[in-house]
Amino acid sequence: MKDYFVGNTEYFKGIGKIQYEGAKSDNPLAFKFYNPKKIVRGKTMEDHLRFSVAYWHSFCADGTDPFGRATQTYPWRDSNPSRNARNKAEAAFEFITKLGAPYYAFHDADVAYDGETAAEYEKYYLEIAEYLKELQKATGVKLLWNTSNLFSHPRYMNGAATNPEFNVLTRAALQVKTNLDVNVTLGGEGYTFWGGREGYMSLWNTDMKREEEHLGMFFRLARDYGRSIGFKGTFYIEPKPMEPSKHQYDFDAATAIAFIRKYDLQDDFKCNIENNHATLAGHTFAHDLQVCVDNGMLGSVDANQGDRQNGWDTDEFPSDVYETTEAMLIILRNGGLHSGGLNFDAKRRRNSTDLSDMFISHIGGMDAFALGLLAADKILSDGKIDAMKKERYSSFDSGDGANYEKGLCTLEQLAELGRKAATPLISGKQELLNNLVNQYLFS
Ligand code: XUL
Ligand code: CO
Repeated sequence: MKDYFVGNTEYFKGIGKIQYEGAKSDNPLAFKFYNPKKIVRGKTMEDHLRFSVAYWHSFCADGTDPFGRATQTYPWRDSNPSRNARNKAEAAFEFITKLGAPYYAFHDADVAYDGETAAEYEKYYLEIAEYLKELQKATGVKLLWNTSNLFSHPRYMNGAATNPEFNVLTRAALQVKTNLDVNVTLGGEGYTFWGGREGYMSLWNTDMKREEEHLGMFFRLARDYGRSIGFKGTFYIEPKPMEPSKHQYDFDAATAIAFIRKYDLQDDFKCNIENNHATLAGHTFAHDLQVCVDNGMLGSVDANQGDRQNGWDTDEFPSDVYETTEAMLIILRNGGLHSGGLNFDAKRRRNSTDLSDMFISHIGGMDAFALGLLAADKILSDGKIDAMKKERYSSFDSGDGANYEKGLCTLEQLAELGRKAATPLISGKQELLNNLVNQYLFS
């Protein structure tokens, strides 16, 4: 490998390996807070945060939106599909290596020409997968997860595994099988299902029960095939309530977890939680993360943030340190991300058109999560917030309260106690807790 670039062309000229320079640095191309080798709670920041670069936003999305044409010009583009895929892969590995992210994630259609026929799909995908394997070996970058794009091609306009037409479902199965084969070749640590079209646009034409059963069956078959070829990673369901469908079956964490249990997938499946999907569902990022942790179902995280005014998935790079602090607190309480990671499912704004903006956006996201980790560590080490939360439930720690939790009380016994009980007004101390969080963040 020549100085952080692979192949013959250096695409990000003038940008070297991104270094940690500390909070006082005025170099936009340096980390201010993410210091990969710094030890926090006995582990390096790098091992806590497990950052991953999303191929689709960083090397494919060109700024096209419903109102305007592309704004991003990618120097690696080539009209020959095989050369295009190789150039893009070389640019991607140069970028990821210079950035210093240990992982990447992709859809099949991001790395390879999708093709029109099934034969073309398999040919181009398997061809580039061999090259990705070489590039992983040369750089040490690892695959966090891959996934099948079962939403862009017109054939999926009525769904993939939930399509009312069986033939379309089989075409989706070909993609999932091929993706699992590629995953095992590349040593992937996870495999994601995001069901953008697994839902409905109108109940007048939709048999919801039948579609959900088809989806459950499809996941089971994917699980069985994956395990049969030696896939040892975790399958992730990525909840999202809507967009592009009016209603998607994996609405939020609670819905996805109920689905996982209903179809007996809990030993192999967990959730991949995305901030902006949780907010679209009317929750917060912290809420969906907490629902997963409470159910032993936190798999991985798509790290981004939404816009408070916009009711759609804006996929912005994370910068809100209150949100990253809450997220890292929940992740630390979960004992870490395990085989998951923080995957930047985030895109530069359409008018951030310099190649350096690709680095600046990721650097900002990594710094925001590093700050979140440091703040969460302070909060846990100090212990005041946890102690206040524990105290709030202390009436269940002994006596009748403890018996209630153990299932030792009848409703009549509780009613008898209730007849004599004093029911004090005990402050929830919300403002005090908000004030404490600001002290942890800014003192
Ligand atoms: C779409 C989204 C996807 C998934 C992978 O909102 O988040 O990019 O992460 O298909
Ligand atoms: Co996502």
